[in-house]
Amino acid sequence: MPEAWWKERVFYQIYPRSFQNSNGDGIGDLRGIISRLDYLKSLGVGAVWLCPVYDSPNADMGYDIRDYEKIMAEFGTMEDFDELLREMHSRDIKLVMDLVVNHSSDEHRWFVESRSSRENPYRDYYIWRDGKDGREPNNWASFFTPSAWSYDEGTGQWYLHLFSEKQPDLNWENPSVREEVYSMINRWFDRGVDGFRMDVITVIAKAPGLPDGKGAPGAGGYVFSPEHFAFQPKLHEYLREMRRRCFDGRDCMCVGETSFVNTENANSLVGDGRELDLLFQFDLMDMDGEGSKWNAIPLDVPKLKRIVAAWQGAIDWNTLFLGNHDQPRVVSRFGDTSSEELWKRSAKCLATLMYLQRGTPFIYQGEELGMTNAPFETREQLRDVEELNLLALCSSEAELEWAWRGIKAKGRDNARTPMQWSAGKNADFTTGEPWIMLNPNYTDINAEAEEGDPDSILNYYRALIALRNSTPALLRGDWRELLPESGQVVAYTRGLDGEEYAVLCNLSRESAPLPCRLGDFGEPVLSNMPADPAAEALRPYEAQVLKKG
Ligand code: TEU
Repeated sequence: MPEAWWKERVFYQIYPRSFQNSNGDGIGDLRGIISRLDYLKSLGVGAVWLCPVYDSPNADMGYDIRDYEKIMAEFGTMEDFDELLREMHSRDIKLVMDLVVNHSSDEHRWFVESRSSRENPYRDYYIWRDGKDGREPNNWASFFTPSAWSYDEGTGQWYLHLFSEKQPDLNWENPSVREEVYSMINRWFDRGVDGFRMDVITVIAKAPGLPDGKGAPGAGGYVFSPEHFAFQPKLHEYLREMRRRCFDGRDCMCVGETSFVNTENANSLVGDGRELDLLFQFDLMDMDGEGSKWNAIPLDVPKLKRIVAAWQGAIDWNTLFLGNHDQPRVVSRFGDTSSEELWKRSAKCLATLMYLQRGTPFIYQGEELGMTNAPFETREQLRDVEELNLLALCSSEAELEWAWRGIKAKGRDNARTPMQWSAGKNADFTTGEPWIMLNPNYTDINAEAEEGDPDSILNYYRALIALRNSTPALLRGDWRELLPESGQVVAYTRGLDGEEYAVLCNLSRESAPLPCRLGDFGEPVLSNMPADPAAEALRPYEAQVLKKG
């Protein structure tokens, strides 16, 4: 019995600014995506998560929306969007839009009105407060700036922004705000989109009274205080209302970027289908940062295994991802790029251990090519507000060195360099000047070269996706951990109606012992290197999928 389409299909995340440019202006656009839909179809993906394409001043690359119902000029027109949707649907590819409704751009007409006077009808669309003794209303830090408040001289009050000062938080306590959001969502649904990825949806409700945080002060003495703006009581009220007003009765899906979710509170969001269908948790994405994402530490395989097992046990259906537009390139982060052989093998190993788990896979553009972190060296090469603000806060050489180490390892621009389509000019991304530098390794790592290589990462992703799409046990089966005691091998079985598959992945650069011969796990159906049934160990980064006889 087929499950909901968003369980059966593999998703592909497109960061439109860097996917494919069609008009030579160096910025990816909708017509560029249209020209690459057959490539997506050839991968075997059945749905796309499209990062924001709405009108925006791009203070945060589209996550600062100026008009929710207008296409960003650099990306094209609404007619281009309608054609993209038609072309996707004609290939049986669903389209899920990225929606940012925790905040808007400060250039959105609502905020322009809101800041114009304290009496303006839009004033309470945002969160305005009087200062305290000339200071901010509370001590909250933001994700991107020391304080989460900015002072508006015009009306003599402060406004809240959990992200940059150009991303004022919407006031979800105001029913007019909720009505505006719901009617906008419904108009996009009526246009034919198939669902939404909800940006930082777990922070839309704030604690009554906006109390000071009690944690350790950070830059400027401000305190990052998610205990007062994440998973607040009214969050579930708003999500249930959104479900009733927008999603009920439609064959659609809603996946939340659920910052601060954990295995204890996850089912409060996805357990009864009355709020979100899927959630993105970040335990894996946060595991290699000691105290802060910028303090990169090496991969801890036992910790990764504990996280995988915890989430497979915590909720019935997970999202499965190795990266996104906010994360560094996974093969640089958790794989091994010290040689071509290990680069290839480790990229395939990571994909195998992730995408055959129980849940919906979300592949991030370029991951299927094994794209790596880029060699950023200067501030001028960077584009991301989070990185640039980090550098701006540094007041010593030592701090700058620390920040650059963090940016090179974990900066978001690593995932935002242009797709590498060929070894040709600008990797065939654009005929113009790219908006951000290409990774110079595009001459070696590119789709065209990998199309022709049967052993390429690209062709392995195709085989992996095809295996998942055609195997009920891998689509809908249960998940059980294997070899929990191994410190190197991520292993599990998937079983359904008597069929069972074993997935064994040695996520280390050393040989990993097995408790029995490889052949005892079954017949190999997918491998990143030739299987030896008599082997009693997995070679470095060896991945094997075996069907039990
Ligand atoms: O990200 C939310 C978020 O918390 C990110 O800031 C992430 O934690 C951080 O970048 C990791 O270092 C969403 C979007 O995915 C991100 O691109 C936006 O910048 C952010 O919200 C604000 O809209």
